[in-house]
Amino acid sequence: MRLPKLFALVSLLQFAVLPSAIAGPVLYEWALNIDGTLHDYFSPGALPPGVLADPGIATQTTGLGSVAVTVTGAGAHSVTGFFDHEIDELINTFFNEFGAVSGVAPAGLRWEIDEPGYVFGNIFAHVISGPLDNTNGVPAGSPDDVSLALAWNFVLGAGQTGHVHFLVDSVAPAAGFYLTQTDPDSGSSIFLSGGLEIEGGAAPEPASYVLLLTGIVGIALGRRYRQSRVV
Ligand SMILES: [Ca+2]
Ligand SMILES: [Ca+2]
Ligand SMILES: [Ca+2]
Repeated sequence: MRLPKLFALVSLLQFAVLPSAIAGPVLYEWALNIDGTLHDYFSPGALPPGVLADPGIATQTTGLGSVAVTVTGAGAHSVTGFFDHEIDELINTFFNEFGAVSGVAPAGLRWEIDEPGYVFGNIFAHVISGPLDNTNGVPAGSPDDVSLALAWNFVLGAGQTGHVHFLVDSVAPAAGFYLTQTDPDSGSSIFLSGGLEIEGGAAPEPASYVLLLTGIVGIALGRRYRQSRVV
């Protein structure tokens, strides 16, 4: 179990410098596990080589945007993205929220929705040592502190490059696999999706470019939550 979340202190510090974030989502913590090496962000910090993140995630303000990870080297690889957002925390707390899963995960992608490990969740342990359990531990009707994770597992051949991305957005993907975090009291949701592209190798023509796009992530700020999104 992790140390208790610093609700009031961290929130007030965030909001003191980010007044626009009082309403809506804030990214409390995020982490990447790239081939067994954990990169954990409790505060904005330098990204590891091969990682690009949009400002909303890199600075942990809205937490919206994409994270792109480039991986090289023949053999097996794994890239896990973990995101612990709080929605409208100062209005209604960070533990009134729930998660949902939509669509069917493509081959090579694992997922998890859970309390982030301060009370009962095992998601962060799975982010560290794997595998994600493909389970929603904070479903509708059992609200708590929600965090989301996706993990890509893939094999690269000689000369190939893997491009993994994670996307958090305010608009639900039109199709594909994605995770949702909802604050039922404010009616706001965020959507996490991801993709894997494997480039290059023995057949460099465009046909060798494998695209496993699972959708887009979004936050429907100000929108009423629609029950049809719940799985
Ligand atoms: Ca909330
Ligand atoms: Ca779990
Ligand atoms: Ca959370």
